[in-house]
Amino acid sequence: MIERKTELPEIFESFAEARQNGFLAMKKIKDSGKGVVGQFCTYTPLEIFMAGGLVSVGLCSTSDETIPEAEKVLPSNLCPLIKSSYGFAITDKCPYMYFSDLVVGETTCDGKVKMYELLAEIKNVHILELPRRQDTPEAKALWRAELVRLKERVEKDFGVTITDDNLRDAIRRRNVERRLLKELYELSTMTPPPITGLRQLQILFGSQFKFDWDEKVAEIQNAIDSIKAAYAAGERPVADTAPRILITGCPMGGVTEKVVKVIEEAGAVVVAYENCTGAKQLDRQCPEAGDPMTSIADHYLQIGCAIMTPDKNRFELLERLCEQFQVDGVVEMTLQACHPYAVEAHSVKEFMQKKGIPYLQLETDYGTADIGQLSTRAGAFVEML
Ligand code: BJ8
Repeated sequence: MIERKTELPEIFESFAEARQNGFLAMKKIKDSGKGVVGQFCTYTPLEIFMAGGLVSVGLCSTSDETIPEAEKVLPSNLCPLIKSSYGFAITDKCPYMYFSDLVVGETTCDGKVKMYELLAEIKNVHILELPRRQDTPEAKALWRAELVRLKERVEKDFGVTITDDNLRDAIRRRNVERRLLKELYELSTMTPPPITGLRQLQILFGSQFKFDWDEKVAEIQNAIDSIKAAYAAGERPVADTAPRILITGCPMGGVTEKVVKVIEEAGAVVVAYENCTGAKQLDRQCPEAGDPMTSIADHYLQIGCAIMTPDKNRFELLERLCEQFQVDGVVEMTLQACHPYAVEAHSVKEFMQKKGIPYLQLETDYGTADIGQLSTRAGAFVEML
């Protein structure tokens, strides 16, 4: 069994309030005896951790604060998500990374895969071998076997037993969460939408950091109810005429909110997020009948992402969302040096051209120096819609 870290880090006192609160929340979880699993990717089957009575938390960091430290080891022309996440790990500045007893990585992009090798020198790491095909029996069998291997690792490291009934219960609970978050983002199918894209993003992103499941679902339900009530009472935070934007591309949150801000400051509204912060992880329910491990494996393997080849599920979802949300334009955010999304951007552009939907690709990083340039490009795009 692994040795679990429960003490606060030495540098804790010097952290700003939000970071301290993160540390304290995690410390409370650890003091209650719960194990914590950190993960980086939407393909990670959270049901397995939930079924083991563990708390799981997303570790993709979204700020450039620790990138200089990371660049002492990693090349500077690497995706900022990878550099930032590694930087937070080596500096002990992220409460979630600090308190993770087990860190689960996956074979998605090359940069992450190689970073995980370095991370394994300082953290307890398990790598899931994710196939890059979604439709072959071999890929499905490999992925199911990988999830069984993960379950066994979790059982061994945390001294727990995960039964099929535990997995079924976790599937059911995760489905409730997905259904509620989907109901929340689908409120923006209305014209005008009842919330701005920034608020939608903040709720979707923030929900990842609520660790008590009952409290989380109650909070999401409250958010839905209060948004509906305000709309019914006549509140209109968005103009009827605002062009409706769908965002696709790399995961968002933290400093990349800047992309949403420049779009909305230009007079448009972001109505939908196809990326990992939004619909792609929430759109479908995991089947509750049948063998639970097979259901979980099949469910996660069908997520669309540029690391898949071919990536037809991403395009299927994009098409559906564009129609459902009556989208006037699509903005793709790619992070610098993210090859999978940068290359696939060409296909997304062509796809949107065929549908007659204007498309803009914005490449950015975790800094703020490019806000002026992003604003100019977003402004010109919104003006022509
Ligand atoms: S399911 S989007 S979380 S792989 S780290 S690929 S930005 S170069 S994050 Fe992702 Fe899973 Fe797919 Fe979602 Fe590019 Fe950076 Fe790689 Fe990235």
